[in-house]
Amino acid sequence: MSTKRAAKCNCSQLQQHRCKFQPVLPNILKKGPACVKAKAGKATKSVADQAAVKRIFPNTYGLPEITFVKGANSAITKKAVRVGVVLSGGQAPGGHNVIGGLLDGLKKANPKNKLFGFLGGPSGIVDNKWVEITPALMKDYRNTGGFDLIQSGRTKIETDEQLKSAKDNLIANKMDALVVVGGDDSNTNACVIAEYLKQQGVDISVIGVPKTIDGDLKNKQIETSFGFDTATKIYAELVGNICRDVNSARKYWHFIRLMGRSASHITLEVAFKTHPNAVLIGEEVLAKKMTLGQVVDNLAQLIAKRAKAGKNFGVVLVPEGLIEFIPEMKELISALNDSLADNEAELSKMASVAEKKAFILSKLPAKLSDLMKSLPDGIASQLMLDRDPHGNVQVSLIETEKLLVEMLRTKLAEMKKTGKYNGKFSAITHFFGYEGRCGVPSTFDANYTYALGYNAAVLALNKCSGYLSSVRKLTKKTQDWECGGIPLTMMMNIERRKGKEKPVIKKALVELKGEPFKHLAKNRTIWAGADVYVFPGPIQFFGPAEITDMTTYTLLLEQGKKIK
Ligand code: FBP
Repeated sequence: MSTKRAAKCNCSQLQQHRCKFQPVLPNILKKGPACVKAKAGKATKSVADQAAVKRIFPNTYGLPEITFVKGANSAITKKAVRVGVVLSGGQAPGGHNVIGGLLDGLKKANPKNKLFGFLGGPSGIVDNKWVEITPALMKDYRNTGGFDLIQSGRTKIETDEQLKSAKDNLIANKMDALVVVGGDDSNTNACVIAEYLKQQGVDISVIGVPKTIDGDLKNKQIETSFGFDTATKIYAELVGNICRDVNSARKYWHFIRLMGRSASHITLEVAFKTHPNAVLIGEEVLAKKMTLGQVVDNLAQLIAKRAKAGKNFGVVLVPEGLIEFIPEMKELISALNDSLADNEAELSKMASVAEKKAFILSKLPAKLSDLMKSLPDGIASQLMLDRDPHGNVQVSLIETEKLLVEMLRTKLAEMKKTGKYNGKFSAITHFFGYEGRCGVPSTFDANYTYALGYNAAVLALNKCSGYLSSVRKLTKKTQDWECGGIPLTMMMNIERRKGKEKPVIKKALVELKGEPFKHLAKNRTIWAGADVYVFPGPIQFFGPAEITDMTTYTLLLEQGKKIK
């Protein structure tokens, strides 16, 4: 069913100029899909749990990696094709350019090719709600942030009924391919759909595109997910402004929680860009098996040391997933996940959070129920909130920065009594997440997303199914980027979700042996004491390439480049 879009894009003056920006395509794609051949590599295996992943995905397991090379391939232009695209999960800057690149790749191959956008996320496929994406419709959305062209959603297509509806609607709309733009969970779901269609003998390709500001959908072949570059630049501008305010007024401690779900990549990148006084990294807290008390003690020591130097101010970055990495909290969250899943029916009958909390407390082992009772009421209630459709705790709703400040107040008051602290602690808390997800894509993200979309069109035209669009060598000039496809099953392992073992794409967390973390470890003592804040300012779209085209420090460090 074709549906009318609700609103038209409102273009600011900057946007009007930005709409004229023509993303640079990698050389390999420049002449169009008919001049590109798919070169298959060796058969692949999943990153872990091979036997279990193979059992669940018998038709899409072991596919070879694909690299695009120059070569005549006019066969793919002969028959006009129809492709559907869906945006899935959290917004990330550049989503519209994926659609633009996809549209242009398809039209370049054959002007009769058609692109359709499923509305409101994966539920649009199940409910058969779509709109045709024509060049005229696309025009105003090129190089814009947001997902408002077709919106997004977090529905997971998993029940037999949902899978059947999705299949029936794709067939009824005569689709040749479906492109799922999403993070690790959405692309896991893309693979489930690809597998189901193959198993049903339906010849419709499913291709994923790596999206998430969190930066945790990456590996050797997927160097970064789109949106991470822009979102971290936006957060860094805001954090840098706060650092400058702190350095000017010299009277507040700012505790800033940054989005990123479990992974601390965003926090790390923003730290590189701004040099705050303290940076908490969830993965380090887990590796060192730190308790919440120890995290607070370390911060209290820093605050006391700075107070002694007459500095009752500072900036602390907190990754939103921190809470999940503190071993005792991890254990509690995991028990809560299972308990909430096991008692779903009973809990749904209860009206108040207090009633649900009392019920769950009675189900937890004594040690965990004591821990839950020791938490401030707000945090304990936030831990009980509904999990997302993929079974993840919604860490964006847990105010860890407030928990830390509350615990620090108590700790510093104790230290004052024993003469270990003699300062003034005025704290202000912030949470930056939604502010960065729909920003105007940086030049890097505008180019990267356009290439990912165009590349997805080439994968679709070559009838590759169960692949993630892969554009790599990203620290080189855009023209020299390499393109191809990576089998989705190659990235999978088995994890516990909603109380059950499930195949999922493995999240890339911050590696403590990796260059980005090592860079933090080398510099953080200096940042803690000397106030060497950096104020990166807003993203630049016009001006010298040195500032318009720069990408993340994380990517540079991961690829062995030096940074200041
Ligand atoms: P994706 O993994 O779907 O890209 O979403 C990322 C994210 O922005 C996380 O950083 C955050 O925890 C979460 O989405 C918030 O979800 P919601 O948009 O449902 O509030």
